[in-house]
Amino acid sequence: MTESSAGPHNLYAALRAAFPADLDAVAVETADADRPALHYSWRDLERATAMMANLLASLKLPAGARVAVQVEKSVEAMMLYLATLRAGYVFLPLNTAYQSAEIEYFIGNAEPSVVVCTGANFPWVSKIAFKAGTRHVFTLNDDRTGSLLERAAHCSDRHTPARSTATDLAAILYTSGTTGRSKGAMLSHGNMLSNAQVLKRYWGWKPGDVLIHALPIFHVHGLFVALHGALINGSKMIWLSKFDPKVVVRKLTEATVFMGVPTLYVRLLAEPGLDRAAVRGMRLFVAGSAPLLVETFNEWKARTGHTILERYGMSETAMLTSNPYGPDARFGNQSERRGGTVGFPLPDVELRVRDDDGRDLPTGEIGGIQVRGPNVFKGYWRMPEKTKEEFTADGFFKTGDVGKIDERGYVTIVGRSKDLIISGGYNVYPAEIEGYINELPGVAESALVGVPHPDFGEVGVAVVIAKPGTAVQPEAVIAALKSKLANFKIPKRCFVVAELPRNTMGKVQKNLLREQHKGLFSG
Ligand code: MLC
Ligand code: AMP
Repeated sequence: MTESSAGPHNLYAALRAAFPADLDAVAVETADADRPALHYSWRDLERATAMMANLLASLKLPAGARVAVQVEKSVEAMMLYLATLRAGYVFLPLNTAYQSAEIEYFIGNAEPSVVVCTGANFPWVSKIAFKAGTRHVFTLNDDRTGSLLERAAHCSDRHTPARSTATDLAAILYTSGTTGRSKGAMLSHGNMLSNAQVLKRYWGWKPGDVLIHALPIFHVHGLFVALHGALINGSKMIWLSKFDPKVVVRKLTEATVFMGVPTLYVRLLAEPGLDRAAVRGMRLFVAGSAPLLVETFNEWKARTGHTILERYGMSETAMLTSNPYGPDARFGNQSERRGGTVGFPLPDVELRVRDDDGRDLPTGEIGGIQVRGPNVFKGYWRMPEKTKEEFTADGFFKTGDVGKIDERGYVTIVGRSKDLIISGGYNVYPAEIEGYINELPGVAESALVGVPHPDFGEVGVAVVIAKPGTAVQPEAVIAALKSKLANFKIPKRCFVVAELPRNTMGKVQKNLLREQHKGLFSG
């Protein structure tokens, strides 16, 4: 395809093409309880991203250079993402919860040419970055200060987007591996543009829509699904730098679309102000990133009259399935959003369920979910072998999720073949945490299991065995982990026990541990 026949492939250029004609209209309104609201116009987005893109261009970075960013959520951080796309470089977002050992791994693995961090973290982040060979380290704070903005202020506010092709890399998202080491999922401009376009149609985005953006912008949900969704529709965003249920409830009357992980819905339901009057202008509530409990789905319907639309995706693929927004002709014009399911494969996604031997399973049978489509990533950064393992010979990606398709075409996720805990929408890989615990003095071995939690859906519980003759204190294990790992990875409880349950092969029976501890946080 040439650019003239298919429109621009540079993702920023495609999003820019959807900006409204009135560039002075408000594109983003901030809504944080502790700060005065700021208004950014579409022209502000266009100019500021041009200035940042020109700054990046002035650094004469090699093609495909990575721009690694660990900063608090702000409109300027979002602009930096768009500027990186615009300049044709590769955006690498990093969760602000990550600690130095985690950052050291990401920077060492991705070898970014540019690192952007907060002013407060500059001393240690810059040390890691310079040691890894990064030449440029800028700061960006959530109060519109920092060297990035200071330098960009001297750059032109005109910039022609890079002539990216659909297969050019746009972002690398690190997603932890079952062996404990994170893998960088490489997403192209074409992956993300195709997904944004299909979601715009499937979710019925229309003129006048306003999105409440309350998710972090270092993962797929907030960075791609929510942000691209609003931008490709030229829709205004009400922007919260941190999720605050009271602010969301207050702002719902000014909005039409909301997206959240299940924990956000649980917390909103705890707000007495959430009622039918509060949601009267709303058109769509979307949930995803973790299983939405049917109780939450039902309670939401009873309180607000709205049926949450649950969808399913992952870092490697962006969105894969969605409950229908309106009648879906592919599935007998069904428009019912069914709680406990993740709906139908999106129009350009092929999805199948296979057994361990690679045979297609009949309707209703449970197996591994495999997907193929223009949204599926290019592979793992510098891990060709791992990439090969995760794809079938005919090009389907093995998601690691276990599910089934019913006779009406609805997909249900019933579990995961990957050992993964999803806590409040964040992924926690037991192997990584166990690795850290096992290195602690006096620890012989450990197992981390996910148990139900009323707020986070699922949380990690550590079960630890001490070396003979040594005593290990559970509090000391938690305290030691806190200094090394992102806060959401810290087990919520730790038990020191005499032995771990094992099967005849000697493998730890995590299902028994889960069963034993499943009631820890209930009631
Ligand atoms: C915070 N904590 C968590 C946690 N978030 N623990 C487990 N899981 C989490 N998700 C810790 C805090 O460090 C704190 O520990 C304690 O729990 C209570 O914190 P809090 O104040 O209640 O948390 P808060 O800061 O309000 O954050 C909760 C949250 C946040 C739900 C707002 O976790 C969040 O924004 N989650 C969304 C994640 C997301 O965007 N996922 C999308 C991934 S994309 P202590 O010890 O300090 O008291 C993806 C693909 C797809 O999966 O399909 O979309
Ligand atoms: P991540 O690696 O952070 O992108 O997480 C992706 C994983 O989140 C998927 O592989 C699923 O296991 C899970 N996930 C995303 N959406 C849903 C959903 N609606 N229901 C159940 N699991 C989900």
